[in-house]
Amino acid sequence: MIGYGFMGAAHSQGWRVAPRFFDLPAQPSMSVVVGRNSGAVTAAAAKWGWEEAATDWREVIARDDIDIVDIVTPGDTHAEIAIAALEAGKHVLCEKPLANSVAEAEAMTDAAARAAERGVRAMVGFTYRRVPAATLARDLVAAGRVGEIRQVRASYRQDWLSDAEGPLTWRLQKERAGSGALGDIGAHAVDLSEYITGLRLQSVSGILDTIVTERPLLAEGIGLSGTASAERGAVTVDDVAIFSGRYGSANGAYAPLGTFEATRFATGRKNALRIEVSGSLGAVAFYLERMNELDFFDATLPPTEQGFRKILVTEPDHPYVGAWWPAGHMLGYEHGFSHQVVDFVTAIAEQTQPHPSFADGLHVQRVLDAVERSSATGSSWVPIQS
Ligand code: SOE
Repeated sequence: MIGYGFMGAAHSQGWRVAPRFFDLPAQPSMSVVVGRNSGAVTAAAAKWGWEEAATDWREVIARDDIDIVDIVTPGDTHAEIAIAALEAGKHVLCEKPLANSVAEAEAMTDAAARAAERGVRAMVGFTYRRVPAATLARDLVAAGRVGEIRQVRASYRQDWLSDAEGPLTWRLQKERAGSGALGDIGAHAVDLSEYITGLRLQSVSGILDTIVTERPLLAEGIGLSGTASAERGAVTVDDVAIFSGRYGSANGAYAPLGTFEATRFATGRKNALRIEVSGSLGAVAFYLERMNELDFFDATLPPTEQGFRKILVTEPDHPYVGAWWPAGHMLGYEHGFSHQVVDFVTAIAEQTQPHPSFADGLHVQRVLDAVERSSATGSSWVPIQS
């Protein structure tokens, strides 16, 4: 695993726990974690259960005893590491968004296509696809339970930037993160809406805005808990992204519109990813802050019996749930990372293409890029290259 920040902790948990709860077709071992700061990465290895720590990722991906490379660094290094790892014949799991630009994502997708010819797999870490309630939403839509899709509402709202004196972390720097709320959390809303509906956005129109344009630089540390210095720097990414999109239609059906909001200034909203799909026969609504539930409306029932009902997604027959606790016991944020490991390792062992592929990640990158261009040109509709 290359990187050892917040996502490093989450992925380590996934690698460590998945083989203990699921019967995997191959057993991953947690060999090496890589980071630039030798002391810090050695401490991370000990804390999270990696056998070794190293400071040079190039040396590590050249090793014959490494089969999988998991990339959890900021976006500015994804392309270089992923392409090198795929060329070295390693299966690659890469955190979202796939890259910082469409050009990088295209190069990564080309490398993944070449590697696939040799049986080498690549996957992007849009982990929320693997929250059981989100997977169930997709299964219900795919089974026709909401009928023809008419409208999609997608939002991802957090508030961790509302303090205007919060430090200028890497997520606020375009050269490190690519974009702001748009790529960090809007990318999840785009991917999850497409996963649940089975549709792809064809065009978008949107606007980006930066609410706090200057913040204290970080004196020490890398994240929000780092200490602020007296010097200030410019925020070079969006704080808020608001956009609409038109999905392609399935089998000549109506091509629905979707509305999107991504913000880290929604005071009081902590990790509020919500996807609601309205159809001719019903509706589903997934809400990450209530991740063990799925709201389902069945419009085929007599009007006197209709109403959104809450499905508690904690039964052994629900996706992924049977491997965990007895019926009725809840799962949390970290379980999605185990499910990601299960699906990735299974695809490698069974020689199938895991989802989301790098091509799926490239598509999301093109959506993000189209929103940025729409905003820059005054919110015109921008088509998304397929
Ligand atoms: C911060 O906004 C963040 O950690 C994102 O980077 C993640 O992708 C999201 O899952 C939770 O919020």
